Amino acid sequence: MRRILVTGGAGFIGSNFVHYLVEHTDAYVVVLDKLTYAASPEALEPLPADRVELVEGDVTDTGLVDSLVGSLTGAEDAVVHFAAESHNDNSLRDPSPFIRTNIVGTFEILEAVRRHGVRLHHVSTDEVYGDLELDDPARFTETTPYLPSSPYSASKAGADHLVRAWVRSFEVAATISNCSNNYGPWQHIEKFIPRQITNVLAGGRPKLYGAGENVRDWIHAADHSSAVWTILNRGQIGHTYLIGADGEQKNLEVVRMILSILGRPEDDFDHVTDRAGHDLRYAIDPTKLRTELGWEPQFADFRAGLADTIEWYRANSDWWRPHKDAVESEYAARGQ
Ligand code: NAD
Ligand code: TDX
Repeated sequence: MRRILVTGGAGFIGSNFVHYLVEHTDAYVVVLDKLTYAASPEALEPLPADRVELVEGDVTDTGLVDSLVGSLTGAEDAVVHFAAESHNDNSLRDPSPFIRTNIVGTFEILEAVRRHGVRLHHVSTDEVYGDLELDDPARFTETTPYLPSSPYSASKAGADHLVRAWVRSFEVAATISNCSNNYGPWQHIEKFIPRQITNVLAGGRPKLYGAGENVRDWIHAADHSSAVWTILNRGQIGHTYLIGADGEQKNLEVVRMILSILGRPEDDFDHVTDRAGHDLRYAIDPTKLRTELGWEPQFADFRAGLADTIEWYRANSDWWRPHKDAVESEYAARGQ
């Protein structure tokens, strides 16, 4: 049986990917996750124990990572590396866990796959490319120069550079993907879309940073999962693939859409203090992934995917409600 080690597999996108593996493949999945505040081990609970195993531990733990990677002995076995500190606002408050997990953690994964000769797919973000002007006709491609803005994106850029160097210097068999903004079930309520949905469901108002002119390129987490699986199996070693679903939206429009789907007036939100160094626009050109590997997203209609996601948060309030007040009081303390 093919074994896949998924780091960060109890987080938002990692858990979605584990569900994807159980539903679409016959692989055995080992999840390595530190179970930080951002983890949702509940997301893995419905999955069969003969398919998925959860190991609680840190990607910076050399011995643990070595033993888990060393147990991948089949020719098709692989590591898919999602584990990261992932929230820009947190990286502005305290960058240190971002440097440790995102850079040192990736270094430990690279050294282990090098020692044991194991295939690696490294999951990264479009934020490594910095931002675009609103009217720039260009989108990010695989050759766009790196220009990260925040401690989070700089730590992901650092990790990407390590992967590229380990491929070139040590012939590690790795691919990299840089994906745009994800939405869908199990995303932590500190993030933009779930924060606004749960604000409205809890009787409050959405909180928009600045004027809300910033643009993000939205993709459903299920489409990110199918893209990662495609790259793992059909991608060329040493190559980078950008993942995106042509989903550009202004933040202001996303807030209005959430309010309208929930039957509230579209101006029923607050403008709050902007994020320091706030990137203006991200946009992905996914031509390489689509033409070379034949990948296509399933969630083409953003408003429909958003409506499904709103329904999911309504049905799963037991999961997010216990944390809502604490998340909001941290934001309120920063004027956000
Ligand atoms: P998340 O914060 O929801 O989940 C991260 C997971 O990693 C959590 O389960 C956490 O417990 C685990 N983790 C953190 N530190 C760890 C450590 N030291 N050792 C082991 N596990 C640790 O993040 P996410 O949004 O699911 O993002 C997953 C990956 O995808 C990240 O690498 C992120 O950079 C990348 N990415 C995210 C997006 C997005 O829109 N969310 C877009 C592009 C790329
Ligand atoms: O309350 C809010 N109000 C608001 O206007 C929050 C939390 C965010 N925003 C804005 C900031 C961004 O322009 O919404 C946009 C999206 O914010 P986030 O959800 O924090 O995402 P972003 O900073 O774009 O980064 C995300 O996409 C790339 C993920 O968190 C990263 O992990 C991923 O790499």
